[in-house]
Amino acid sequence: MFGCHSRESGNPVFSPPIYWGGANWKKAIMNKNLNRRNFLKLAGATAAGAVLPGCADELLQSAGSSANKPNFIIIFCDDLGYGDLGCFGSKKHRTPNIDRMAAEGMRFTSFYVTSGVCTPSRSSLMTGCYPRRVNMHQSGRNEWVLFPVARKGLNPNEITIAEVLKAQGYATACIGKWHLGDQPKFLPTRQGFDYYYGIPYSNDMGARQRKQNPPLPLLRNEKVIEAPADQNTLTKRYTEEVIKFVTSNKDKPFFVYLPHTMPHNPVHSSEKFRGKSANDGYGDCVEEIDWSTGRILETIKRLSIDDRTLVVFTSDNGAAKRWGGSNLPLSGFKGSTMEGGMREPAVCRWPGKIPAGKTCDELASTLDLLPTLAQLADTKPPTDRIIDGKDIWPLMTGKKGAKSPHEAFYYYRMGQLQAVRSGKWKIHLPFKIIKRNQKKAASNAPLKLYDLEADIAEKNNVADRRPDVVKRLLALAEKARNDLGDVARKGKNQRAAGWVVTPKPLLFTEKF
Ligand SMILES: [Ca+2]
Repeated sequence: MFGCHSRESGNPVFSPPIYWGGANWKKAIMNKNLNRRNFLKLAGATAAGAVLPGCADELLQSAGSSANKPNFIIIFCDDLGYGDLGCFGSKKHRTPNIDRMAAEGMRFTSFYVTSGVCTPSRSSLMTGCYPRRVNMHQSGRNEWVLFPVARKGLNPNEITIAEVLKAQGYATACIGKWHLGDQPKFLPTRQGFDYYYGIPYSNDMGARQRKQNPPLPLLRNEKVIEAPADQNTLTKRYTEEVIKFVTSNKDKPFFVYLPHTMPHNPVHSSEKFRGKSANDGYGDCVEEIDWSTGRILETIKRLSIDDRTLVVFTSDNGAAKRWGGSNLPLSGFKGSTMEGGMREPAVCRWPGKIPAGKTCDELASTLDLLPTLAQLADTKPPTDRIIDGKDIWPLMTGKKGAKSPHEAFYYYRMGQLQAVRSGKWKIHLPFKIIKRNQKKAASNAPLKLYDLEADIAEKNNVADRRPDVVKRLLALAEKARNDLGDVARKGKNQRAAGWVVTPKPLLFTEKF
């Protein structure tokens, strides 16, 4: 199933008339001083007689009191694998703080990201949509992520999770790696975040790796404050920034998005952690992230906002093949549509609301965070466009009998639909393997069907035994192709990415 307003469900998709202007409308909901009368005036001036988009109307109605709204912190690692935390079976890494967080909250064991790599995965967390929906499944040059000085970025007309919450009176911060566009109009500060501190893309995209790249920039809001960024202290400095932001916003609802730079290669950690783990630099990073998580949880306890703060910990994609991470017991690595590429360790904690020490194996996704957080903030996800995510609060709270709201989950690699999961079944679709940058097609991949409940490592192909399931999953795949597209086939319900004609590098230009 797709968003509840998909064509399949019989509701026509609301397309704002051109003269209405998505950007104006978006600007309008972001304007703190906007009242209903001004909003209607704007509507009248731009589109006489036009029906207000449901979303804007509802946002305005509910944007009143921000008191008693919960706080949200999303901790999003970069390339951390399914088997890299103690509470997910790691014997190598010491992660006592995250393990305690799991003991005090809920582990999700079938929690997915929508891509095996950074940019597309992040576009889904921000928008609640599959990457192909928002056209962020590959770069403007058919690469699997955005590279520095990219012409493409997440369309400013998309409504991010930060914008949904900001309209509800939230203070919002993005602290860490963004990777949804490095041009000013694509930065977090233009996508609903009051404050940004971090690097705009991956830590292996500096001048050291490729001489035409600018030195890896560290930004505060929209200014480069350091280049190349000192990566050894990034995790520590991100943590300090989060604590500062949380402390100064403790009396209002806040949303903190902490996309760590680590443990993405090249791995760096501060002196206190360097050389201390049993798994080289990779383990040092994981243990420093654990320390960071502990510091953040300690802070919300100290500020007495522990019982009104939801903290989510997960990763943007699986561990890469060669840098020391583990996706066990899953097969496959970062970049692939095997479980190891896209199923992530996930922990949710909110004392008093989320039961302690529980595990949920129902299928959920980063797609679901926007709708879930919107509901918790007394609002709704945008209703003027398709949103793929669903409210998973019944799963988070361990409601008896609660089931995954997804009939199907789609595994895309770049623009190609490669697998579909429905319930316990996962089908790997037959296709010609498309190599990176889609330049070459290699040998055929055969159709395979796995029962993930009995065979989490995707070892026993049971396609021959269950033709009924194969048929059902192939029909779901066709539904996705029609809606979202597949390789060169366009989907009916895709939206455009953002674009700039002449991108400029983010350079350090002045001393502070
Ligand atoms: Ca990543």
